[in-house]
Amino acid sequence: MSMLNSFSLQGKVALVTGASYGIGFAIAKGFAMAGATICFNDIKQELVDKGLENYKEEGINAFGYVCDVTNEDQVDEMIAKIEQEVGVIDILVNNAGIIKRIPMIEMSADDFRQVIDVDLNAPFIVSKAVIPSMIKKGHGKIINICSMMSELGRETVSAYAAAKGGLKMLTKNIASEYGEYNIQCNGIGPGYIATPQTAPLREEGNPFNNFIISKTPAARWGTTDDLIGPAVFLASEASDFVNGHILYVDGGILAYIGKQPK
Ligand code: NAP
Ligand code: GCO
Repeated sequence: MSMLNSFSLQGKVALVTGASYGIGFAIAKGFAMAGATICFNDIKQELVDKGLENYKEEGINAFGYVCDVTNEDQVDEMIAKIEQEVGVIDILVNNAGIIKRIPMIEMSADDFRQVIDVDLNAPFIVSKAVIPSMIKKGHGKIINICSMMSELGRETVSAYAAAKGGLKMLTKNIASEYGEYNIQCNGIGPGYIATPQTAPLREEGNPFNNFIISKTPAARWGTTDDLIGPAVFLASEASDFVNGHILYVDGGILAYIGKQPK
């Protein structure tokens, strides 16, 4: 047997949330390349349709569902449908997420709650919905998409940092609570990745663009494809004894003290 077989996802069913485009789409594309059947959801029909087109262009026959991951009834309905139409979910990626960049003292409690709802409560809701079948099946992989902000703060992202810090701890807790059922729950903490979510930070003339490049030893923004290898590893048998870990895929940001002044 080739060593590479332990990275294969042949025969596995994967659900990636919010994966019509961006990081979720790239991860799902990587899973399909490794042999998995892809299910994804998004919050609106137009996005699911666009997603289905994107997968088709890559030669992937994906199953798309309209579902708001903050709504427990919609999530339960989607999981039941997937089990019926595709099969029991072996791999869940909690990817759907939002950010609101607002100085904390100007942020309404409603805006704060909305970010926590999508970025923290929803991974709880979706994980809760898939774990019972994973227990019955005897294995499962859950990957939570965390962030640099699971470790660091910065101006304007209080709700996002609170949610992603919480998601890191939810990851460790799922690993602790369900590891005995052969369920591994790990996180990926992407660094600064070029997607629509970070488009405002990369706009021409925005000093944040150079700030990030200078903070990153790799001296560039990440691409969505940079996340494929780490995600396939955490979804595959190759990582069966890795549990409760956050794998930062950040070009070295967290290792670096920053450029020394000349
Ligand atoms: P993105 O481009 O904004 O994509 C996120 C997707 O989630 C969108 O399709 C979005 O739909 C969907 N979504 C939002 N709320 C939802 C809900 N309630 N139910 C279902 N789907 C929902 O984001 P991304 O940059 O690819 O980020 C993906 C994940 O990685 C997020 O969790 C983000 O926080 C995290 N992350 C991103 C970076 C980065 O640098 N880009 C770095 C670290 C972590 P809409 O288009 O309608 O909003
Ligand atoms: C921001 C960014 C970040 C990234 C990412 C970093 O405004 O600082 O949007 O939060 O999206 O999560 O890992």
